Amino acid sequence: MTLTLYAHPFSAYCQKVLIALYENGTPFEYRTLGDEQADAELAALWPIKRFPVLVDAGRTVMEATIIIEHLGLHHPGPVRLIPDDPREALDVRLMDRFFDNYVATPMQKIVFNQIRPETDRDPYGVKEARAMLDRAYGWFDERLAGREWAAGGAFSLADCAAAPSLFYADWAHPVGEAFPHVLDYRRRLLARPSFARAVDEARPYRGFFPLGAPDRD
Ligand SMILES: N[C@@H](CCC(=O)N[C@@H](CS)C(=O)NCC(=O)O)C(=O)O
Repeated sequence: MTLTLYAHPFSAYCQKVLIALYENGTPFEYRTLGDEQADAELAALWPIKRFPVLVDAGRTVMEATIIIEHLGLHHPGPVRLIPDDPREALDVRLMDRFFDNYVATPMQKIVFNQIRPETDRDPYGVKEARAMLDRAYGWFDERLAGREWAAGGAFSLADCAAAPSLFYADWAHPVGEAFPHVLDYRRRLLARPSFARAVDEARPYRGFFPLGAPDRD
């Protein structure tokens, strides 16, 4: 086995990569973070200390999107997460950026604010993050009409990004009935076996959710 993934099951960006691995049944060694030795290895590989990080035959690959691109190039499977057609691939990459920048980032802002000491909290930043999520839900709801997956007909990198970011964003700032296409899409993602597996593996850690996990997926 050449692939080692440094990850934690409860992390949204790790789930993004796990979905890609599970979609193609790609074998890998799971180095679960939170363990002192695994954390030290991660810090040595990537001083930025963000995860996931993949090591492929001695080569370190950082950033969830780049890891998924790397898997598609070096370990392709039956499910092509980035279309061969470069124009279609552009739309997939746009939606991937959309979920990282405008869903996952404001979601993390709200969640991480809660972990800070009360005196260091940033209510204005949280207000801005909630407003961004409302704008993102609204734009995506319109774009989704008539689409099964985020970038159109086929499950892709964009859906790997969407699944965990929307999952936790809905916990931090509920999507609500005003955005029915987004709610339906979130349900479709939860029914996808690769994401259902990632969600199941993360269940034991729900107590970690700083805002308090709701009693639902
Ligand atoms: N841009 C990175 C973001 C990764 C990221 O934010 N990971 C979170 C876990 S979901 C993390 O490393 N958190 C640790 C920290 O913030 O110290 C990517 O796309 O992989």
